[in-house]
Amino acid sequence: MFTLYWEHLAGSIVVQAVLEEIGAEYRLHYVDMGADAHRATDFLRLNPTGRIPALGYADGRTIGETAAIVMLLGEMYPETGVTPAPGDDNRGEFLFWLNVMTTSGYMTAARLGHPERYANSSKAIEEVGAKASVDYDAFFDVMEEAIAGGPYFIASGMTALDFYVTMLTEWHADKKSLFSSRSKLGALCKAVNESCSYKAAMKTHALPLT
Ligand SMILES: N[C@@H](CCC(=O)N[C@@H](CS)C(=O)NCC(=O)O)C(=O)O
Repeated sequence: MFTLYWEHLAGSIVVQAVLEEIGAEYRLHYVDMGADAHRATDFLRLNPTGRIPALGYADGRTIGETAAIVMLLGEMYPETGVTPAPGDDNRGEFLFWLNVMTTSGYMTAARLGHPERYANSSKAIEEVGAKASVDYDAFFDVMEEAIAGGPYFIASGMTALDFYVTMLTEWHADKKSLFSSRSKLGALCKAVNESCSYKAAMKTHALPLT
């Protein structure tokens, strides 16, 4: 039994969708970031970076970082193909894009969502937000080029990359314009949104804060 330490949106959605996809047993533990629960001593003992998501194992260990969690889960349940296993032809491509998404993709979305964390004056905050918005669209241009289509990121089938890139689109204020010029991204996100695993994760994220 795993414990998913989660908060709304971001990597928590991806990890929950992967847990669903592999059919693992897990329980949800909400970390109320609004109340600074991620900075509390008991959470920092589990994940010293104070970042969400984190995944607790049955033996009491906890790991953080979405990319690390996803890779480990994929290796524990190789038959599901949610992460291409060592020796799989697609593994290099998968690792490359997982790292792109969880580093530059995530940070661009974070700058867009919270420009006040990257500047002080209101003018500078506005500029950071405006630049992030341009960078965010440019990031999806790169995604559009990289998606194999059919409709998933990697031609062989659905992987955690599909959950991650779909999650990154959740912050976009104008999905119609996002997808109108990026048809492969649109088809991928549609397929992911129709998957039972992503739907289950999004259901959790729609729950009212408790
Ligand atoms: N690279 C990490 C980033 C996780 C992350 O930064 N999560 C945010 C919430 S979406 C967080 O925990 N922020 C802590 C803070 O702002 O102090 C991952 O992919 O898991």
